[in-house]
Amino acid sequence: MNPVPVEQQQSLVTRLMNACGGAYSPEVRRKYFITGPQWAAAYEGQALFHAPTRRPVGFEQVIREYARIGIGHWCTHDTDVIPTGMLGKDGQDDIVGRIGKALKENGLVCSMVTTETFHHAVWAASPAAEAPEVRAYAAWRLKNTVRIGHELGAKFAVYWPGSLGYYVQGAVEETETLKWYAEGLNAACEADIELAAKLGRPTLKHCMEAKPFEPQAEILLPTSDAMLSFISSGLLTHPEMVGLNPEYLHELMWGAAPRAALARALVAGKLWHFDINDGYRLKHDVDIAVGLVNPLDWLNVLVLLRSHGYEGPFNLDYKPPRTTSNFGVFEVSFPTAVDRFITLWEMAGEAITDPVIGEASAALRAGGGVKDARDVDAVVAANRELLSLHELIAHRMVQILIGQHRGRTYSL
Ligand code: 3MF
Ligand code: MG
Ligand code: MG
Repeated sequence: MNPVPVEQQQSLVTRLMNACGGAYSPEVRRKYFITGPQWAAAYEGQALFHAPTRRPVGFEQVIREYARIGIGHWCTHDTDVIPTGMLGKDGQDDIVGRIGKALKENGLVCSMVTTETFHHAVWAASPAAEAPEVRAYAAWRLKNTVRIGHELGAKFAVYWPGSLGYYVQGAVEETETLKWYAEGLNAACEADIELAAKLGRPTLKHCMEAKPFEPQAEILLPTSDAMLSFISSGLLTHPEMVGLNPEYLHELMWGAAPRAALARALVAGKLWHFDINDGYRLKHDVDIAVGLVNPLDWLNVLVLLRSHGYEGPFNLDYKPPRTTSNFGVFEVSFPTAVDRFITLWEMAGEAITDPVIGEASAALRAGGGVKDARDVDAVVAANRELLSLHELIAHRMVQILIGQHRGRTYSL
């Protein structure tokens, strides 16, 4: 092939995207509760060892592009859109007004707001640092975000504690720090109750998000399970207002089965919001788009959520790769992530109604029919052949994933 001049590269990308096929229309995409973060689309490719590879994009462009793709909901950190120094000042109202206008013009809804408690130097010793003024500032920031949320009509507030942890042990007393962190959340919930009553709106759903590694060496609330125990620890004044925003990769990173972590949140009644992405076990937070690494695991996750009637947001919290251009972010990265999610979600529906899986699951639950459960040999013997169905069901899930259940085979 001859070299492709740069001015022909975008049309090549578009042509090959069309050749891929399998795209859903924006109308279909909008039927799903898929949310697009400001920070994901505006990510410029920078990281610890990386310089940016893309140009900045503002919220007006992100909202416009999400609308074009068919991503119906938008979410943001406070400082994604408002410079730190402007928070709480007149400039904030002006920006929030412009965001509201852009959302309305493009038919988008603000689903969630979140406070950045990890980037700015003020969080160096965490949002629950020893110095009372840092904690007072943190509480003020969380309350300000709640206000922005109500102004934009959001239903959710998310809390990733970021730097709540340390590099070296000894200086930080963990129980005290957790108590202080709870005080910040309590302030946010109390401000929310007051504001919601004043505005005649429901209170927000406050969702905690855990990450096991980064940006500290040791993290005080590293997993969704740790957060469940924190929510019911007695430190929160309104535990009923606080639930979880698990992130698929954050659970996978520490070695969990994300589906099992989600199941624990479900049985606790706390699975309210879900960050969707992909990546690898025991690695850093690579934030790859949903389904590009573990599509079979993702299919299984969605079977669990569909069969339990999960109706919360699916938040595209990933990072378009550094190799993807500004053009590619909206031409390739977001539409393909959304379409893989929809396909996996619909496949999960197929798995739930699949007659083979249905009969196999029912047979496993029926058991072998032993009357005397004290007779261990009889119990083992009665189930021996049934248990092969575990592997059969796993095979069937792969068949559904690759379309083999519809008769796709290869002849040699
Ligand atoms: C970090 C994250 C965060 C959170 C966000 C919402 C930048 O790994 O996942 O995204 O999702 O701060 O609170
Ligand atoms: Mg996240
Ligand atoms: Mg993440």
